[in-house]
Amino acid sequence: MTDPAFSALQASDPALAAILKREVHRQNSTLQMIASENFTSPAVMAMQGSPLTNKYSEGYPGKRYYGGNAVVDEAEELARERVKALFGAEHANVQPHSGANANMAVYFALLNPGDKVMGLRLDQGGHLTHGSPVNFSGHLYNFVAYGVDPETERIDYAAVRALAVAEQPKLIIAGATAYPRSIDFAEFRSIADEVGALLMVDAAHIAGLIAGGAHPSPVPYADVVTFTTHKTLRGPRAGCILSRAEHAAAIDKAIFPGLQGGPLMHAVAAKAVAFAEAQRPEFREYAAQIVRNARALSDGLIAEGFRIVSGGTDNHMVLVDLRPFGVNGKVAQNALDSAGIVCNKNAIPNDPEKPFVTSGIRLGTASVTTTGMTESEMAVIAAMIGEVLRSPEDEQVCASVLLRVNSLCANFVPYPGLYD
Ligand code: DSN
Repeated sequence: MTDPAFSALQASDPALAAILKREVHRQNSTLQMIASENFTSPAVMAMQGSPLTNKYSEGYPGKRYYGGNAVVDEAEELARERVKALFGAEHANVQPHSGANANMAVYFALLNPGDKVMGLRLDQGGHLTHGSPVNFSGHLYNFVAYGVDPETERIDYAAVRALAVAEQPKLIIAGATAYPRSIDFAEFRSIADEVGALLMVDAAHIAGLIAGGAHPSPVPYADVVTFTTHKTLRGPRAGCILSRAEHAAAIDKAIFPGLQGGPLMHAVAAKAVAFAEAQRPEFREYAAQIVRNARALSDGLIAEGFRIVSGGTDNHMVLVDLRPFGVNGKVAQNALDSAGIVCNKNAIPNDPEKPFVTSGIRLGTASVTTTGMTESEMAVIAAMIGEVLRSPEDEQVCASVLLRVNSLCANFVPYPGLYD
């Protein structure tokens, strides 16, 4: 049966309805391997696309600036209570529109402009909001970057400690967007304590793994934990902040009225739906399978002759050094795209190429695991990636792989029948 909301869209705006349909077909029929993406559930999408979008709710539950908020107050309360229970946190702010906003609010709450902060270098796996000179964070604060060890390509905690002792930062950030190994949060806490710094963990990529018990939790160690809800956590596109009780008032004030206006109540309520899904026992199995799939993908790619940054993975992500294949990240991303394997070019540590070219690709297993794929499919995918990247300019090879990708995906459809 056709969704009445989609029928209304088709009647009112056929051009956009056609785009929506084509995008769902793309997601259903090709491999989504961007490490920061996932397929959120129909329940989350029902809430995200609901009339809660109509409500203005500046403030917090029980303390709003406008009337008519009694009902949505219940949604925000549920979101806060569920996420606190999920991660064992003392305080939660569920209003950040995004991960970047969550990080910005933490800086506004805990720092003054010009304060010194330590974060992982962007070109070694960090994030724009961890002090990149082209981002507000690099403009407003005095960031000092740590990197990964050139040999092991893992965080060298002794080097981080030495840098912290020398630089005496006010805040240390742990967390990454392109780091395939577990992060030792206890070690970061010990470094922060030694220099009297606050510790913030940006857990955007690994939030779902933490919720599902497949990665150690930063919550017992960090003053503040930020994350996005749409990556491994499989919720709506949005952000969230957890903190110790002592920082609660400053963080809430930084989000509103400091940084954002009205919260997106449809997204806040959709976060509540996702947090409940992540509390279920099957989510633990899902998180564990994401990691097993990433290991299987890494093993398969090593067998194909690729070099894997740090030699493997502990999480949902594989960072591939393409240089043994004589192909750069930009060419690889385009070739794989035309073969239906969607991923992103990514800098590898000490990459000789420019950021828009790179020597690597980053692959993630959260989306394919949501569709039900397991280790045997990862081996097939690794072999197809090898086939494409041995002949990235050969359109026939890409077309042949695309057909096989389409038939593989036909057995693992994230949104069967949606908008048919
Ligand atoms: N764009 C996200 C990622 O791909 O990791 C980070 O913000």
